Amino acid sequence: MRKSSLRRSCAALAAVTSLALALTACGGTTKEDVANEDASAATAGKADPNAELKKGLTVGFLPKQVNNPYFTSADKGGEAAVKELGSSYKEVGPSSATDTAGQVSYVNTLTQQQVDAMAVSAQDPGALCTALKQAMKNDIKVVTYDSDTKADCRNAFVSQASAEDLGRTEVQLLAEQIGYKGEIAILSAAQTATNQNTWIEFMKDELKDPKYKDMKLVKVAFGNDDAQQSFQQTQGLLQEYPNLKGIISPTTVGIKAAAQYLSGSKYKGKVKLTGLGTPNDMRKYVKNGTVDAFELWDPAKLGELAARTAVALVSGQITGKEGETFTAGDMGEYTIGKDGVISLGKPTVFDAKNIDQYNF
Ligand code: RAM
Repeated sequence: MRKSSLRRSCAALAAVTSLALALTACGGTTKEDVANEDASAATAGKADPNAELKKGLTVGFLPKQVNNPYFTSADKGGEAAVKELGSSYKEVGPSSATDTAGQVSYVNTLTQQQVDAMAVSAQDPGALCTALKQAMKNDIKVVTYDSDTKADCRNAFVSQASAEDLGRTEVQLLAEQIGYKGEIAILSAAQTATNQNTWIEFMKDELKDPKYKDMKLVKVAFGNDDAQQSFQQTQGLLQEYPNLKGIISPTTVGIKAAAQYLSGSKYKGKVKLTGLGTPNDMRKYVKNGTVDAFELWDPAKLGELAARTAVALVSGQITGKEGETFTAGDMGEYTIGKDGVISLGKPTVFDAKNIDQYNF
């Protein structure tokens, strides 16, 4: 057994038994081991911004869904950063965005493989908690990116943008497109998705402003980040609400499927569609007049920041506490906010004028 893996198994044992028992079971310790353990305990509790970045680590990425172009871009950004930092990268994950049990077993697999850190986009806020806590007990640093779990089930969350900004600006974009009037609907991803649900709460709050008094949210539908289901849900929304004026789809899979449906229907250009999409998926629908404007951040940068955060955590530069700062390579300096949240920055709004400048 590698020394680090021995340390991890012992740490896990210590967490479930008494420390004394665990030390006995681990075959005793030398003075040097005690000193090392003391040192690592000290760094675990306190960040050392000058600590050197460790190399030779293994960082596992576990997206919500592997065959989703958004996560392909995000994880490629993560892979490039992990490799640039002299460590190894691996990716595991389910092909469906509603396979929470699958995500749990992938967390357990990464823990058994004793990776040094994992970056996870959670399909559900609570379902992964037990498995993620077990990983942390085994000395594995856990970063969530894109979609969070609960704050005590990970070390830090790398957020794409302020959730509040995202929710409110999507309503603002649609309101302008429909002249602040008419029935609207939301086409979301999975019903349990932490990220989409947080944004939807802010959308509902934004809609309380009197300037939206002539707009009515009639339904939140779920397409589960599945192209076919999202297409059918869009069709269903228009059958059920023939006066619908606009749809917000805060998911790259949903907005693309909704655009595909609208562009081939009599609603093209009449029912407005906005939300979160990739420029490459949406270019054709912006050019053919189905979509005026939508937004997103750069997924590759999100993946890169998740990777750099993971390595900074393993190296002891940060521990995930509010106020700690670190340099994320060329991306510059980031400060950890409340509840261990690190925010990538502001999203970009894409329209006919700027969409050709982007390629992701
Ligand atoms: C989908 C996923 C992902 C979300 C993007 C906007 O690809 O649901 O979690 O962040 O859309």
